[in-house]
Amino acid sequence: MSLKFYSTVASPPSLAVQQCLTYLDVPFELEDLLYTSGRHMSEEFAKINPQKELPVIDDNGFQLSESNAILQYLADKYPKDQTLYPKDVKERALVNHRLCFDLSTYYKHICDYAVNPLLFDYQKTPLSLKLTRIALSNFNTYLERTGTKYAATNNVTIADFQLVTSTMCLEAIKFDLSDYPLIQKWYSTYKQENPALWKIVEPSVQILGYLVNNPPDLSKMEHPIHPIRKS
Ligand SMILES: N[C@@H](CCC(=O)N[C@@H](CS)C(=O)NCC(=O)O)C(=O)O
Repeated sequence: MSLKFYSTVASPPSLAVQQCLTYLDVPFELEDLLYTSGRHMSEEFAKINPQKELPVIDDNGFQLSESNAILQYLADKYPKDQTLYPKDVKERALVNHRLCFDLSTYYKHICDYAVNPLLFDYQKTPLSLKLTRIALSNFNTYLERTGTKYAATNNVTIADFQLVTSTMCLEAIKFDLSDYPLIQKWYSTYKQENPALWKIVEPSVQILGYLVNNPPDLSKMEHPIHPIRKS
């Protein structure tokens, strides 16, 4: 039985996992839960993930959510090389640091600033912009400190999968990254050197970009957390 991958369109953490599965050549069966259908909020899906979030994998009965945990599991369970999730303690620590940074700070602030206002009744605020800029500045500094081609080492690691999909959200809303030259360089290097992986992410630039002027009609959705825009 192949691995089951529960995902949804243009979801950055889902795209990170899909890149990882592709990189590792792990066959998977995609279960695409259309976000607007609200299926991920059903009690049936809560049996798979009580947090009612995507992505989730089911690897022969082993169910796992939280995209960072999934990336770490896949890289350990289906290793393809020594570089994607290095065994060297310090290199691995840097990869883990970038994953934590993405979850707690980089994607968090980008999501609040760039993604949530596309979907829900939130405004972009001066504070969410400030926090996004601080996160960008931090990431630019990390790239400067390591002097590496990729986010943690000179090779693609699982951390790049997350940081690329987070940065993609800013590209979708045409955010100017010129104040962060090392991020610009890293992001364009990733696209150029990993076309098969970038191909997974690229359509979401258009999908999220389309939502800037065409907000989705979620008026029938009863969301437990987010305020729904009245259509
Ligand atoms: N920390 C989680 C975040 C997952 C997450 O927030 N996924 C979104 C889609 S991008 C979701 O399913 N949200 C549920 C909702 O909005 O109802 C991870 O990295 O997997």
